[in-house]
Amino acid sequence: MPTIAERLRSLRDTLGQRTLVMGVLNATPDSFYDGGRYTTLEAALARAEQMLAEGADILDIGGESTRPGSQPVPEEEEIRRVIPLVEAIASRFPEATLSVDTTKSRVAQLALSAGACIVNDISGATFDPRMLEVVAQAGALIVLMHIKGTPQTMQQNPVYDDVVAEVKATLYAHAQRALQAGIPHERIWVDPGIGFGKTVQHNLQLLRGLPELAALGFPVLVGTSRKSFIGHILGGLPPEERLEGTLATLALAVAWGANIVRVHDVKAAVRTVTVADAICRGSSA
Ligand code: HH2
Repeated sequence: MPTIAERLRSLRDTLGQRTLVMGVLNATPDSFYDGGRYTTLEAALARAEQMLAEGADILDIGGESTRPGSQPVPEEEEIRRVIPLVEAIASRFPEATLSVDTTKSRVAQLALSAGACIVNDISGATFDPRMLEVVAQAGALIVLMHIKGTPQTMQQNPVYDDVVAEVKATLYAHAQRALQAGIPHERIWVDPGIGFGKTVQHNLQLLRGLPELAALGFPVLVGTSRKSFIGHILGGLPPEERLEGTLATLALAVAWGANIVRVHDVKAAVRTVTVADAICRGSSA
């Protein structure tokens, strides 16, 4: 099995060539789109296998929904949902690159020992004071996402003077903290946190502002997959009807500087970003 350092080196090489696709795997009963589908080990393993066959570069495994208004999951319950799954996927698919979607350092630590090499923290490592230390010690990579408030409060009338400038400044501050904690530059990715304390207009401004966020110098991850702003633009479509809208956001995100996209629909996303890369980077076969 490759070491964390080897896996991250190969991710970095790929990042220089094309957009990476991160497939979402939520072992939760209540996630806004895939909640309840992968709560058994068998179902989750089958889904992991499918996403890998469809070309996912990374699988992002989560045990706590962070949709607006969601309640926090106790640590022991999150560990029970996530760790056996990371272990099982790592042993069945040793070449797979695994990420854990958590804000809790203990969950992150156990997942990194069980075979993950990325910690995807929607709080930008602000909810748990030990998170950066755990990631630094493991030699892992951290995704630092912007959120305004908490999942419980974030959609209660979010206000910004200049959303792009404020998100950029916060991500810069998060990255500085990570560097000070001993995480090297090449192991830090940033994410504007689409839908996390943002109105529809804020989300659109942030997507248009991706070139400014990319100017921070860290790879940019974007997660728009089936989110509510897409349903809103399309006249109130539910999550099941938001695939085409999602693909539009992916193509434009690639054009505007996204390096990694986090999606539920891996096959469609891989096709979309491959064509977008060919246009934007001249990378067609
Ligand atoms: N979005 C979700 C969860 N984690 N992580 C990053 N880095 N960026 C995102 O945009 C992001 C994320 C929400 O999507 P999902 O996991 O499908 O839903 P839920 O939070 O309900 O589990």
